[in-house]
Amino acid sequence: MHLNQDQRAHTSLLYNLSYTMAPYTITYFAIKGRCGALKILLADQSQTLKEKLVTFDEWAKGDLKSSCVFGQLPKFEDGDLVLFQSTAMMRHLGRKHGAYGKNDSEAAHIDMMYDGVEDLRTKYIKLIYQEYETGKEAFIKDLPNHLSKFEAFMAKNKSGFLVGDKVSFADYNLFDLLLNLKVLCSTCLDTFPTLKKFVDTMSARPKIKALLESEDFKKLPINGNGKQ
Ligand SMILES: N[C@@H](CCC(=O)N[C@@H](CS)C(=O)NCC(=O)O)C(=O)O
Repeated sequence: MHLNQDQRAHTSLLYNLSYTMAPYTITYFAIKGRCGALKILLADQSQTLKEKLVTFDEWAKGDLKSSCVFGQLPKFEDGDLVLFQSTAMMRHLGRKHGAYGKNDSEAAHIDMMYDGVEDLRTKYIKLIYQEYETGKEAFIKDLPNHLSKFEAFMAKNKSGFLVGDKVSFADYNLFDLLLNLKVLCSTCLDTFPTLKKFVDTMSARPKIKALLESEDFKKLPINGNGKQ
């Protein structure tokens, strides 16, 4: 997706948040966007993150864009390892931090649910960037058809997570998307008790709670065009 003029206003700041001993670096615009789930995962796993926030003006110069494998951000660095594609970053961190299931079957189901979340995220992003004025009502009306699938899958598992008895990178991704969907439609989880409890439980995990309440995280708009 390309940033339009509206989006410039929301990416007009350049700042660099550095923490000591951060093993990971993320380069991205000043939005939650594709990095919300990643930040939640890292916080919950007690990992620090160095953030390089990019302004649209800096991006428009083109040097950074042309250095990115797919011409897009986020860019993620773990030492010498440089990654593009937020999904690859989440899988990498899931593998590294024990959030990818305890065997191959769990890992396969985690992949399946993660990809299911991404399908819904893609629809959400299309709504936000292309159809907000014309498609919001229909999107909200159709939302239960998508949320019911996650509700049913998670309810069967009984642990409060999507797969197995431990949090996975798919849970962080689902949690991040549900937070965004609740902003779009505050009542969207009212008929989904398992998902509602999941959001409450994840929000109460101490390190996630601290992140969600931190000014650095709160001040970032969800999306680059200011729509939510
Ligand atoms: N599939 C990619 C999508 C990345 C993407 O859409 N990046 C947008 C910002 S969220 C971007 O770099 N836009 C600027 C451009 O395309 O020039 C991912 O998940 O990382």
